Amino acid sequence: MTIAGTTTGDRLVDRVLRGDHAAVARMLSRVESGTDGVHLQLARLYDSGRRAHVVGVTGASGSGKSSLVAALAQTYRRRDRTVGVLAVDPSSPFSGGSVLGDRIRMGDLAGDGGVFIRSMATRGALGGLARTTVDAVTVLEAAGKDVVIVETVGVGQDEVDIAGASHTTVLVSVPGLGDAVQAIKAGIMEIADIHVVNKADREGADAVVAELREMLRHARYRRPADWRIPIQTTVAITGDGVDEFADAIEAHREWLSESDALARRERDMAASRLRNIVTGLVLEKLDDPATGDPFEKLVDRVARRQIDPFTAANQLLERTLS
Ligand SMILES: Nc1nc2c(ncn2[C@@H]2O[C@H](COP(=O)(O)OP(=O)(O)OP(=O)(O)O)[C@@H](O)[C@H]2O)c(=O)[nH]1
Ligand SMILES: [Mg+2]
Repeated sequence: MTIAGTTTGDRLVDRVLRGDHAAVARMLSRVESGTDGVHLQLARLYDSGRRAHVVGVTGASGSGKSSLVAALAQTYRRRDRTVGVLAVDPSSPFSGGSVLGDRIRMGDLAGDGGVFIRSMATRGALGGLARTTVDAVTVLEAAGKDVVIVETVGVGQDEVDIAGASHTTVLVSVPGLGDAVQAIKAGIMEIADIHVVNKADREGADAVVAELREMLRHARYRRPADWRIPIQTTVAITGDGVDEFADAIEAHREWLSESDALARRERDMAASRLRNIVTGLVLEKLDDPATGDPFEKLVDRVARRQIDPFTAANQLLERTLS
């Protein structure tokens, strides 16, 4: 069973490395469901050494992220870059994907072999949505995509983590949502490399720009060479401003690679990924019936106050590491 599974997996890996979209889709399903042996396959994909520029696009629900991502993907295609898109929608398993699908159809991207689009909804057990998303990025990189765009609603810690696992993090604001700064979790404000005010065709866009500018005025640029966070205005449904937005991403990519920021950022990304995998492995072991359920037994003892939770946790950790 395992051997057959591994052989199938190996063949799938080869096809992903050739950029076969059907294989990419199947590999992403394996990532989402945590299929046996998927770690080995991901390790091979990772070892291909292929790299994409990862762009995280986050912002309030309905701010036009999917529309913007579709327009951005088209811009990249015009610039001869291949694109992978992951729409991470933890709240609704289907609507995000179909909404993105509509945007893509509208944008004539359907049928273009240079673009792969997938929506991810499972909050998998082993390390959660952030883990699944980062693994999915590895699959798209290995398939040879130049740019991977990850769309996520910036509401929970998981989403902040996903946004943080990008080379370039974009925060989308819109007029009419009230205080833009309040509309979104503070953690995301702090990691935005580029601000986009979308729906600039609507009244109030200037006020949002002014508000963001005021906020950024207080941002601490430590050195003259530090990245200056730009504020772009776009109308995603017409494509207005999207070229300039793509230019800003490109400028950030260049800035990263010309400074030590790229190495620092990739180290941060590696650290959180490794931490996430270790957490997943520990949790997996705790749930493994073969270990004789020390977790459940200790839960009983903690509940009866026969042992304190700190000692119990240490005992579990020692057992899982041995
Ligand atoms: N007027 C105007 N409407 C826009 C613009 N961009 C997007 N929309 C509309 O805003 C609505 C939401 O757009 P989406 O792209 O689905 O927004 P989203 O942020 O991806 O939404 P969720 O994924 O549900 O959080 C749609 O009806 C779009 O047509 C814009 O620039 N101007
Ligand atoms: Mg969307």
